[in-house]
Amino acid sequence: MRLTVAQALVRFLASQRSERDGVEQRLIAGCFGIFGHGNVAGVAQALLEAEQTRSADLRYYMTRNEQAMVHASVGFARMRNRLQAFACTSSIGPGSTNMVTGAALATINRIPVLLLPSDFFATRAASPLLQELEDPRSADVSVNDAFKPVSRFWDRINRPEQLPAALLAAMRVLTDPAETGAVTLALPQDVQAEAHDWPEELFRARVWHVPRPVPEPAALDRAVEVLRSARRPLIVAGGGVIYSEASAALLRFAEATGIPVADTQAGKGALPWDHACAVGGVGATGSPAANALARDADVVLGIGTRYSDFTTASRTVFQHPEVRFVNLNIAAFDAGKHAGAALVADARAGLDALTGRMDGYRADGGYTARAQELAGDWEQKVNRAYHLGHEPLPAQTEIIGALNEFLGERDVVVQAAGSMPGDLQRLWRARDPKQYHVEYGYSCMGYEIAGGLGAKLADPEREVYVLVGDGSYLMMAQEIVTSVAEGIKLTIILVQNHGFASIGALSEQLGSQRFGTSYRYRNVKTGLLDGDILPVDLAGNAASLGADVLKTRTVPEFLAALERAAAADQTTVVYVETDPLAPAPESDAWWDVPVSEVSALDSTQQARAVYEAAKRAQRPYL
Ligand SMILES: Cc1ncc(C[n+]2csc(CCOP(=O)(O)OP(=O)(O)O)c2C)c(N)n1
Ligand SMILES: [Mg+2]
Repeated sequence: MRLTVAQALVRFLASQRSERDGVEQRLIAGCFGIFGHGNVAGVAQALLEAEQTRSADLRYYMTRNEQAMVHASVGFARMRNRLQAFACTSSIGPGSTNMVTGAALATINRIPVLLLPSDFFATRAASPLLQELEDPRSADVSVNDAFKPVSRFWDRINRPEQLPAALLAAMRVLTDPAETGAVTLALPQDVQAEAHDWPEELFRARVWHVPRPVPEPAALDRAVEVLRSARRPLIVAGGGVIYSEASAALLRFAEATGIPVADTQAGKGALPWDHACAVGGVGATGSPAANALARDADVVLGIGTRYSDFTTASRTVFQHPEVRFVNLNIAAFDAGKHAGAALVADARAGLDALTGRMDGYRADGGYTARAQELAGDWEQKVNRAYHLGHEPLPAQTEIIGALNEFLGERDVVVQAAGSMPGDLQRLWRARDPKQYHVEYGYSCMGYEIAGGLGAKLADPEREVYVLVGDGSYLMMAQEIVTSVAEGIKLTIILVQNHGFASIGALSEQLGSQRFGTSYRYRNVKTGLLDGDILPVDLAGNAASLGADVLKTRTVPEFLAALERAAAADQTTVVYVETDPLAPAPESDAWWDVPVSEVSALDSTQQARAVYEAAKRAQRPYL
């Protein structure tokens, strides 16, 4: 079949399928993009021709920023439990490098996305091109080499003959739950337009089986031995539980053994918040209840977790002198962390295998009673934080509480950066495994609206509520336009506190006096950015992008606005002002952010002393 490289690519992507548990779906659900000279006559032409001749079915969605389209792809694939992904086409140069941050986010969160950055001519016929890097040391380097460290598979298609093998490798990595992340195929702009004779079988429907590997018997024996010896065990449920749809298996295991279950940012909702075994978030943004249990745990069963510094409170949250880890993970890399007994397997298959082997084991009754008591005490504190009555502006915890109580079981909340991930992991009461969508692998300001767009596209039946701080909004709000153009309804809650509540509080705690963390005029007297509040109208900005906007200043106004937004068909921004200095419950856990060892500032010296004391609790877990 004689087609261009781009036409062959589109035809191939449209016919790929994925399958798990006997359920099949298309693998590449669509293509986000922004066209420039690098792809307008190549990939764009192929997408147009596919649409007009109906030769391939791959819907194109125009976005407004290339980083944002990768975020949207991640939001989509995360909602679909990594069984489906999006392709992203960009022009060469800045269009491509704009996607590098998105690639890092996808890879770190282990979420599949296919990136198709355009590249300079393979023939180099017209070099140097507009936007070409021109590395004096090497003629085959381009800006797309910047994708290499943030991609799980990378190739540049310099000859049409290279395409089939590259495509097969790309699909394998996208559908391998242990290896998945960003996959980058750089497409030189001349090669995109070049014709070639392709074998017909390249375009036949191909099914990629997403495996559920079972644990190796000897590894299972070792894991069971450690678990059975546990007197104060704790489960840390990570994102892998949710991607594997292992909630029911986790529930059976927890109920059979009585082991308390803490969750990570990616794992929240693995168990419903009010289950008798659930003890809330663990780690630096976790709840004091889970952290108290973590402190004394002698065996930690981590399931589908990367053990980030937030989850382990920078290796201080587990303080038992002989704490041992059992790590059930699909990726051997993660299963081996903290010198744990590695159980390399799919979360669901691994949990089922463990449940079958834990017959007769029950966590100590006094211990489980203490876990329930701690969790119960914490829920009282959450209730108070939800209904603080803070004045004149509400506290952020009240906005989160009002939203939590308003949301239906299947509604989704999306967030990524600022002070909200911490408040959310502590306070959010998740009732469904897909309800809590906080991107905290990369915690990338700007993910919120774009990621929410992808999440809504993935599951249009669910209402999607995006929580976005004013700082993140200013970085990346433009996908509101895409949501309006495509009729992809979002409710966006824009939390205005005039700067970085999160980094402001961190700065103060670390002796840096909130330097440069609020949005203020430069003060001509002090020379610092501590003048008056800026006359920025973010509500007006959102309205100018085509959203309906509801401005609120109190909790009752906020709730009334949520009612209206829920009833609306179009994207609505609920703008709410909050007090960045309002109190919020703490996690009782530490985060390692080094403070200057020498300083002329008292504030820094004091913070350094506190830092050194806290650092002593840090452990290697060997
Ligand atoms: C792209 C990016 N740049 C910088 C940071 C570091 N950072 C984390 S939170 C934050 C401030 C967020 O401000 P805002 O969205 O207003 O949330 P708030 O802290 O006020 O809740 C910054 C700068 C980041 N996470 N992502
Ligand atoms: Mg802010």
